[in-house]
Amino acid sequence: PKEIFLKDYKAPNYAFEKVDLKFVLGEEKTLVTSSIHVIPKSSGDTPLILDGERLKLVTLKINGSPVPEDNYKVSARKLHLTSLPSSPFDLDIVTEIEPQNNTSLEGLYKSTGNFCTQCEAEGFRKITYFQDRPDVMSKFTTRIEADKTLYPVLLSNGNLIDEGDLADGKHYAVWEDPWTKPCYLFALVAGQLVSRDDSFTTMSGRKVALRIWTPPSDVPKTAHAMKSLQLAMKWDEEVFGLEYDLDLFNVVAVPDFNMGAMENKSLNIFNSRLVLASPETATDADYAAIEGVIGHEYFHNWTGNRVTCRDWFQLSLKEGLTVFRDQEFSSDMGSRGVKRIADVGRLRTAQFSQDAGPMAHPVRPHSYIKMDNFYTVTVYEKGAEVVRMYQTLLGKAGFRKGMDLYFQRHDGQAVTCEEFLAAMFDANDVKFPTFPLWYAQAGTPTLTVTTDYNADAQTFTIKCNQYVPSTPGQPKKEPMLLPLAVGLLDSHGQDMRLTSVKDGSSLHNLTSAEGDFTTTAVLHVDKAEQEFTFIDIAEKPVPSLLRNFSAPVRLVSDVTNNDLFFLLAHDSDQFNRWEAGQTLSRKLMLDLVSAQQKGEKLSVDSAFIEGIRSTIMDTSLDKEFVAKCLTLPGESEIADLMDVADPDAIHTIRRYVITQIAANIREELLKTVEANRSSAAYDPSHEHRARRSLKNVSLGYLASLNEPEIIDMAVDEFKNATNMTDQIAALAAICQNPGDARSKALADFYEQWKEETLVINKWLALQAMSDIPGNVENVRGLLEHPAFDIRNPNKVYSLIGGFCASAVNFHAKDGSGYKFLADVVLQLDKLNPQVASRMVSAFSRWRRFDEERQALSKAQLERITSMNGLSDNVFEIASKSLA
Ligand code: DPP
Ligand code: ZN
Repeated sequence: PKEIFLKDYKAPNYAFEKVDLKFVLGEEKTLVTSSIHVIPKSSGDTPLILDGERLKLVTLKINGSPVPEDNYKVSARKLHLTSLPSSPFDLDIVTEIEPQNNTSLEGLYKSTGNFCTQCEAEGFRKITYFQDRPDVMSKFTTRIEADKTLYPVLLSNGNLIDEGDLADGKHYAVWEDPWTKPCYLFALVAGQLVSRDDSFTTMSGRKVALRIWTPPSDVPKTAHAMKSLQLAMKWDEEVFGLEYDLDLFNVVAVPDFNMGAMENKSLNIFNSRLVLASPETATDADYAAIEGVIGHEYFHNWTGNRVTCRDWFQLSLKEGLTVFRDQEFSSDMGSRGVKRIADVGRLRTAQFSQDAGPMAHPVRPHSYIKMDNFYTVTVYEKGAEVVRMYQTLLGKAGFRKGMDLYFQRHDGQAVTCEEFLAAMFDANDVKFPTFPLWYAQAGTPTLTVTTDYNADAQTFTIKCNQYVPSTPGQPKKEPMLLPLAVGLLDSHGQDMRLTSVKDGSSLHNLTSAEGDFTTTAVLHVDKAEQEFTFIDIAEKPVPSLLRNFSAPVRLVSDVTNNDLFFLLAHDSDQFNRWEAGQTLSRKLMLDLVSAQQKGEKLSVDSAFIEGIRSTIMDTSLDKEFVAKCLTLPGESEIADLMDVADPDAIHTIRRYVITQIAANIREELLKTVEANRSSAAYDPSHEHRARRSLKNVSLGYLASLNEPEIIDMAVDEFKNATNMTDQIAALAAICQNPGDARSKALADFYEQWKEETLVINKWLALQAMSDIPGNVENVRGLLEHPAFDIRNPNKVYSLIGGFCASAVNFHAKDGSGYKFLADVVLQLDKLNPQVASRMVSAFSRWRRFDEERQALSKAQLERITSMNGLSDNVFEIASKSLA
C-alpha cells in the first residue's frame, strides 16, 4: 500500500466547474452518468488522473466523441486520460455499479432496502470516476430515476427543480445545488421514507423547511432531533452570526452507517442511533448525543462546507473547529461544567492514550495510507482543544473577530490550518510564534508545576517545566504555547484578587482599565522552563491550576492531598473541583494497585471516604456534577499511568474501592436513591436528568455490595422504570453480579425490546462489556444470536467494541480475548474495512502490558498482517502497531 504525504501536495491541474450526475437506480445494477465541464489549469499536455474503485466503465466521451483507446488507461484505482484539449471541454463518463453488493458502506449502498451514500473521505470514487479530493469544488446537479413503488422518495443536495413520472412504473427527480462543493459532500437517498416536517425562520426572515426522514414507524422518535436542529440553527446565528443558506434542510436516518453522521450539503445523513429517541427507548446520554451531533453536522454548513479543507491532512480545520462549536452549543443548552468534565474525560482516556501509542499523530498528520484511519480522537477532540486554546488566549470577543475574518477571507474556498490561524491572529493583531506547533507535533505535553509562597515579599511563584514526549517519527520536540489558567484560593476557599504577575522581567497588569480585577489569570507558558510570580498575595494560597482544563496537557504538580481536598470542597472552577477529586482517586488507586501487586493488605484512606460523603451530602451542588464526582477514573486511565499495565490488579482495585465506598456510605446512597426517583412522566429538563444520573450512580454503588435486599431493590427499579435511562441503569447494576437475577433480567429485557434494534444494541453492549470471568465465550455465543449482524456497524461496535472495552476479558491471560478479536477482524475485513480497522485498533497499546500478554497479542497482530488480501485500512493500523 502507498503512503501519502502532506509535503507532496500539488494543486489540481484541472478544475471541474460543473458536474451533472444521472443515476438510474436498479436492483441488479445502477448506471451512473457523469457529465463534467472541465477547465484545464496548466498549459502543456498534463494527464488528467481520475480516481475510481470497483467501477465498470461503460462509455467515455470528450466533447461528445468517444475517447480513442490510446488516450486512456484504466487500472484498479485510476483512470488516466491523456492528449486532452487545452481549452475547456466536456467529459462524459458512464459507469455501472452494484450498490446492493456494497458491504463497505462507502459510496452508494443499500440499507434496509433504501439507497443511500457516504462519500467522505474517499467514497465518491466508488460511484464514478472523479478527481476525488476536497480542493476540486463544483456545482452539482443530480437526476435520479428509480422505481416509484420501491423508492417513492428521491433526495439529493440543494433544491428540487424538477420531478415527474416515467414509463414502466418509474419516476425521476432533479436536484440542483447552487453552492460549489467538493464531491465528499455529495449525497443521494432513495427509498421508502416519510418525514417529520417543521421550519425555521432565519435572522433575515427567510423560512427554511426542515425535514427529518425515517421509515414510517420511526417518525414519532424524531421530535427531539427536530427540536435540536432548530436550537442549533438559532444558536449559530446568535453566537457566530451564521445563517443557513438554502430554503430546505434534510436529515435522513439510516440504520447501517459506519460513522456517526455526515454533513452533506443540505442532506445530512445520520446513523439512526443519533436521530431516533423516545423516553422509553433512549437514555439521557442518547438525548444529549443527538443534540450534540445534530448541532455538529448543522454547524459544518459553515465550518466545513462553505469553507472546506484543501486536502485531507487539514481535516481538523473543519472537525476540530466543529467539535469545539458543538461542545459550546451543548454547554449553552445544558450544564457547562458537566459538559466540560465529560469532554475532558473522553480526551484523557481516548486521545491521551492514542498520543502515547504507535498511532500517535499530530492534529494535522504528515502522512497516511488510508485517510479513513485518521478520523481520530486526535484530529477531532485534540483539534477541538486547539481551537479552544485560541479562545482562551484571545477571549470570546477576540475569537469571534477571528471567525468573522476567516469567513470574510475564505468563504467558498478550500483552505489549510494556517489560514485559520492567520485569521485568528490577524483579527486580533497578535503573534504567538510557538502556537502553530500544536498542529505539527504529536504527543501530550507534560506540564510540571512547583509553587512557592514568599510571606515576606507577599509573592506566589509558579515554576513551570514543559516536556513534549517523542512519538513515532518525531524524536525531538520544541516547547509550545500552553495557556495555563490559574486561580488562587484564600484560607476561606474564596478566590483571591489577582492584580499583577511577573513573567521573567516583564510585569503584566491583570486589572482592566475600568479597575475590574480578575480571579483567573491565563499564563502563557511557552518555554521549557519558566517562572511566573504573582504580586500582592497576602496569605499562602491554595493554587487552582489549569482551570477548565485550559490546555490539553498532563499536569503534574506539588499540590498536596490536603490542598486537593480543599479544592474539592471550595474551588469556584467546577472543572477543577471535579479534577481535585479525580486526582485524589488516581493517587489512591495507583497506591492500592501497587499494594495489591505486592500482596499487601488493602485499605481506603478515611479522608477519601469522607470527601465522597460530604460531596454526596452537599445539597448546594448540581446533582449531575455530584454524579460525575462519584464516578472513579476508568480502568484504562489508571492503566495508562502505569509503567506496565496490570489489568487484573487494576480491575480488582477499582471494584475494591467501589465496594469500600458503598459499604461506608451505604445509608447516604440509599437515601439518595429514595430521594431522586423519577416521576412517572419522563421529564427531559436538566434538573431531572441530574436527579436520574445521581440516583443511578448511587444504585450502581449499592449493587456492588451484592446484598439480596439491594438486588431486590434494583430488580424493582428495573421493572418499574418508565424510561430507558432508569431501566438500563438498573439492568447494569443487576448485571454486576452473576446469578439468577442477572440471567432473568437479561432475558426479560430481550423479550421486552427484541423488536427495537437500537435498544437491543445496548443489551449486546452490556453483556459484551461484562467483567464476568471467561466472558469471551458468552460473546462468541452472541455472534450467533439473531440480535447480532456482522454487517451492521452499530452491532459490531456494541458487541466487539464493547468486549474490547472490558480490560479483564479482552486482556485475559490465556490470550482468548486477543484471538477472538483477530478472528472477528479477519472476517469483518472482507465485508467492511473501515469497521474492521476501528476494531483492530484495540490491539494498538499491546506494548503497555507484561511480556506474556505482549507475545500473545503480537502473535495475533502478525496473524492479521500476514493475511492475503487484507484491506489498506486494517493493514495500516496493524502494521503501525507492530512497528
Ligand atoms: N464529517 C463527518 C463528521 O461530522 C464524518 N463522519 O464528523
Ligand atoms: Zn464533523
